[in-house]
Amino acid sequence: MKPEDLGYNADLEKYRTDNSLSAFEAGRIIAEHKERYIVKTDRGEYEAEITGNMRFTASRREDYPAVGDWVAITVYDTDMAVIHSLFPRYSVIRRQEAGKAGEEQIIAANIDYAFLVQAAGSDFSINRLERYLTICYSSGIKPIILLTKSDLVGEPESSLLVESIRQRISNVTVMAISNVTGKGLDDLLMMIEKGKTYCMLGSSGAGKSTLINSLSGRSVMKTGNISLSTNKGRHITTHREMIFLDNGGIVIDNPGMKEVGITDAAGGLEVTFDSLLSLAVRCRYSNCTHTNEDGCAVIEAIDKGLLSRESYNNFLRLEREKRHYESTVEKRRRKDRSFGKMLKSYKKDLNRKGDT
Ligand SMILES: Nc1nc2c(ncn2[C@@H]2O[C@H](COP(=O)(O)OP(=O)(O)O)[C@@H](O)[C@H]2O)c(=O)[nH]1
Ligand SMILES: [Mg+2]
Ligand SMILES: [Zn+2]
Repeated sequence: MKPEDLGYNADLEKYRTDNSLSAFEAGRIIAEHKERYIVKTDRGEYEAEITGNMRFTASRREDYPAVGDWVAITVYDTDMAVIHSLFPRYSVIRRQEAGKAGEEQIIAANIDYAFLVQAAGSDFSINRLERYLTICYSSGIKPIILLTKSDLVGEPESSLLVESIRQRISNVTVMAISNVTGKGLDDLLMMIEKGKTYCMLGSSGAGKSTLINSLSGRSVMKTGNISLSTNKGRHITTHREMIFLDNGGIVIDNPGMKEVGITDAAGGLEVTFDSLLSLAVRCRYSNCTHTNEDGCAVIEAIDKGLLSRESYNNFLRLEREKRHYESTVEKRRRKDRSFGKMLKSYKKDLNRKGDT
């Protein structure tokens, strides 16, 4: 496999030479399990850990490798490697973990496209699609919506569901597919670009892993288990999370996520709800919150039936969630700062005592 087949590009190579990393090999993280990684290079696959120094300087989740990351490694033995550093990421998909205020999880790094996978039937929720869209737009990742299990509802229901998505969500490709009948799979394969990385996002049971098997023509997600023996004599098993398709596309699977909290720092909501917010310039008050103000153009459009009330309610919900997230992050920072100050003055006191 050539490095480009793994997604390697000129920017990464420039970074490697600019930062004197030529002594290292560049590899991509294709699986992760509790700080142990499988790294793939053009020469092979290696079981790897980060260096002690990297662990020592790491302070946040961001500082550790995630699936999709490019890393500088040195290989030892035949299939072991040490990870020295992370290459800069050109995109990161994050989510906020439920119940852990302000703590972010990295779903995957260096992603070009996300497949938003939703099954026809009880999994179907345009509100949740808007949530995933917000995550994509705030991460600089292009979304593609896939309605899976279309065989379960048949026609015309499947086309009607696609139509209902298109009515609320514009500028995004929406396709109905089925792993059972094969509907839409050829079109989907045609769309996938060589050397680009795609990440599956969606609820558990939506059909993501089955879809990867369908696209690859093999049951990679079921039989792809690899056993890792650790230095400590323990054995852990991890599965491949990154799959290389024959047509050159790179696909990352994802265990289903029960809750995907948004951590929108980069205006993903504004893009997702663009048609709603573009009306806001006509609101009477420039600081209109579009909730109860007189002369609110957004509320007027909803009352006239020009805008989906459901989409509007979803916007308010996500907007509240975003503000809540930001305030918990801010609170935590303040707490960290005051703790830092306390430590400092404590050390000062110690020094003073030492002086006398
Ligand atoms: N009827 C139907 N069932 C499907 C389809 N795709 C997947 N399934 C089934 O849905 C279940 C969950 O699929 P899986 O790929 O494991 O979902 P994941 O959790 O998103 O990875 C499995 O029992 C699959 O056989 C489909 O297109 N049609
Ligand atoms: Mg799965
Ligand atoms: Zn308004």
